[in-house]
Amino acid sequence: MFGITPSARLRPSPFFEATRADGVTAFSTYNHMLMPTSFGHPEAEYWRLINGVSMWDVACERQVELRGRDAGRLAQILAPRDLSKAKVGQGKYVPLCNHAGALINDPILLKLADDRYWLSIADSNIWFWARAIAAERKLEVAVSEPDVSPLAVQGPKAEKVVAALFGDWVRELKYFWFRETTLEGIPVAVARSGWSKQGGFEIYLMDGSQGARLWNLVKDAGKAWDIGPGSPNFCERVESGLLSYGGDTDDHTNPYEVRLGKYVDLEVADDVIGIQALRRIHATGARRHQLGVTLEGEEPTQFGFLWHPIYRDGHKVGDLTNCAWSYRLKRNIGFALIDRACAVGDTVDVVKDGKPTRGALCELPFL
Ligand code: THG
Repeated sequence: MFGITPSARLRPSPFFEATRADGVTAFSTYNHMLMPTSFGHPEAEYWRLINGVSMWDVACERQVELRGRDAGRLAQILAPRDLSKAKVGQGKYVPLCNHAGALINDPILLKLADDRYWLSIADSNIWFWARAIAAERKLEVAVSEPDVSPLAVQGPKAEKVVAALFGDWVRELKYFWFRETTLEGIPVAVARSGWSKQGGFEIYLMDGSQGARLWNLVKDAGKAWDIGPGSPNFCERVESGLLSYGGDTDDHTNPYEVRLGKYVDLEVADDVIGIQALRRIHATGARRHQLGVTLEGEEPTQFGFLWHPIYRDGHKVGDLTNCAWSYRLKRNIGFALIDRACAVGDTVDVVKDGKPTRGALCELPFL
């Protein structure tokens, strides 16, 4: 469709050349990087994730490292989730909020040591945010972006591939837990995690010069299970109800509106950013909530990039924040960020280009 002008602002992924060699056909931008989004066969890439194993360049999930005496304290000030019981080797999904309680990122926090953490971030600049907060709170902590790049291995056969590479110990890893190790001399951390509900692992490469080597080692080990290149899969994540920060949120979306309330602990200390606002929102109830919408129609419809307004009984009640053709449900499905007066079972109209499409609200996830 169009090209990409090279610039040092678009930071290269260590896996970039390997994905080019394997036929990448589309990218999105994420944290000032290019993230592969297609290898030209969207439906085959989907079924490989559902039935087999797929490997993804998600180096754009950058790490923000907190290091020093106050690293744990800074992590807790940034995250309105109780981190006091987090163990070394454990990861946790943590909403980050601003002072008004609005979601500003939804990283996975990895505890590498008592004085060393990574925030594995979604698409917003938490490096600036963490540095500013550390300075303002006069904390003894260095905030940096280390040379760390995740490679995801996802799908029901991912465990076989990752065990073939690293050994049977990976089978015992609990969700979001990780271990630092090496693969033929390449330093990595192996975690059970990833942005799909099909199971899998992420291999955090800790030496950017070894991207092509790591990619090819995973590819070779996966041959026995017909591994292939893929990417965070739009259809699967909509079916599975996984949130895309920035895609499904706006600048005043709070965690309660997007099903992340279970990751907020209201009893954390008063100096945690956003907690006072979150307590108020929790007491009065959020204005909106997130439900699924199943649209009428037997054919895939392109809803494009933008949110689309949702109407009930002639009044605007919210927005459709994404929409995918579900290969398993054979329907167009999406997420509604919608007035809390709307409920499962309600009939709504989604308006695109002035034309309404009938839909029904349902629980998330779809599958
Ligand atoms: N991997 C890594 N970093 C990331 C992502 C990732 N950073 C950005 C983005 N993805 C963070 N967002 C999410 C969102 C949801 C999940 C993981 C990362 C997730 N959620 C499960 C769920 O919602 O059911 C489980 C959460 C839980 O039970 O704690 O997996 O993919 N490295």
